[in-house]
Amino acid sequence: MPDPAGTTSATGLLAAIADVGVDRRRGGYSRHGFDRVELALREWFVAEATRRGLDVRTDRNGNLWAWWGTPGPDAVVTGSHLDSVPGGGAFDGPLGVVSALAAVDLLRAKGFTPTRPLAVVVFAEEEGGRFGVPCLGSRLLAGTLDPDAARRLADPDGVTLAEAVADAGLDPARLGRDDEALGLAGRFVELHVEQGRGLVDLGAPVGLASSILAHGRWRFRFTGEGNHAGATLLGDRRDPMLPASATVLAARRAASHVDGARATVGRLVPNPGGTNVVASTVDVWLDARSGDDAGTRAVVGEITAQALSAAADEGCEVAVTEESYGDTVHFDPGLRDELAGVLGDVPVLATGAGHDAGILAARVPTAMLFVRNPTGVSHAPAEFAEAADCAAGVVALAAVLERLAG
Ligand code: HGY
Ligand code: MN
Ligand code: MN
Repeated sequence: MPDPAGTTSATGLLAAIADVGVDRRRGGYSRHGFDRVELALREWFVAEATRRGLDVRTDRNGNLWAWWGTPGPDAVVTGSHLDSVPGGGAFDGPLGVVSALAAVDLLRAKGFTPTRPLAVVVFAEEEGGRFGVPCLGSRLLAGTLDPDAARRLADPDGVTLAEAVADAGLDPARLGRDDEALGLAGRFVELHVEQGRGLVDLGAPVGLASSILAHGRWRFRFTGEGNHAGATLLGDRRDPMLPASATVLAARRAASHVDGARATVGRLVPNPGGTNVVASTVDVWLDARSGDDAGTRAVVGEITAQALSAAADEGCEVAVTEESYGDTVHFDPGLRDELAGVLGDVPVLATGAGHDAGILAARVPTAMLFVRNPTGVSHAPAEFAEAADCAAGVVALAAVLERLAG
C-alpha cells in the first residue's frame, strides 16, 4: 500500500536504518549510548527531522529534541530511544522514533498545524547497554540520577560517560537535572513495540499502557582467589564461580515465591575468564521486577541472602551494589482515558519493561501507546511488528498528537 502523498511509513523509515549497528556475532542489533553506531543513528534522525522542518536541539544530557514550532511551555512531546540492548531487536526504541516522524508527516499531509509546541525526542542510552544505568538520558534530565556518579560510569572498555559525551561534543560538567528543558513538556506520549503477547492474545493492533513494574539492577561482585585449574586441589580453592552460580539459581527460585515477579541474570563476567583458570572475581548482574516495591525488594532480599551464604561456604567475599531502581509507575489516568477516548476501545495493558516514559511520568503527565508484536519476543532478534500494525500505530499516534496539540 503506497504511503499517502508526502508521507513515509514507519517501516519505510526503519528500513533506512536497518543496516546500522547489525551485530553479526550476536545477531540482531548492538547500538549503545554515544558509540559510533548510535551517533550515526543520531545523525540520521537529525537529517530526517531537519528535512521535515523541525528545529533539532541537543539538551545538556545528550537527548535530542526536534521541535515543530517554537520551543515553548506546555509542549506536546513524543519520541523514544534509538539505542538497543546487545543483540537486540529492530523495533524496541526506533519504532517510537520513526512513528513520531511518520505521524508528523501524516498530520502535515492533512494540513494540520499544532496550536502548541510539539517535539519529537530521542533519549540517550535508554537500555543502559553501555554504561549500565537504564534511561540514562531521561534520568539525568529529570534529576533522578546523580550527575557526578553518572560522569564516573564506565563502559566495559573503561571509557567513562564523561569521556563519551565529551567525544560527542557535549560538556560533561553540564550533565544533570534540566528543568529548563523538561519544564517545556506539558504532556509526553511514547509509542513502543509491545514487549509481550498482550495485544496478540487480544487481537488488537494498538493498546495503551497502564503501569510499569517496580524494577532495578544489582551487581554482585564475588571475590575469591585466582589460581590454576589443574594444580589447585578442591580443598584449597576459593572459587567465586560457585557463589555466582548459586546466585543465578537463587534468582529464579526467589522470583517464583512472589506472584508475578521476574528475576534474571543475563550477564555474568568472570575475571580473568580463562578456561584453565580458577576465576579471581565474578561479577553477576541481577535484573529483578515485580508489581510493587515490596515484592521486588523481597525477591532481591532472598537472592542476596543466598548469595552471602554461598560466598561464605566457598570462603569468598561478596559486594552488592544497587545500580538502578524505580518503583512501580502508574501512568496518568486522566491522560490515558483522554487517549482512550481518541483511540476508541483499545486494550489497556501493564508492561514488564521499563521506558523513558516511566521516568518522565514523575514530572510530566505521561502515556504510552503499544503496537502489537506477533512474536511477543523483545530484546532479541525475533522482536517484530507487522507493517500494517506499525501503520495503525502511526495513525493512532497522529490522532493523539492532533488531539493534544490541536
Ligand atoms: O529493561 C527494560 O525493561 C527496558 O527495555 N530498558
Ligand atoms: Mn528495551
Ligand atoms: Mn525501549
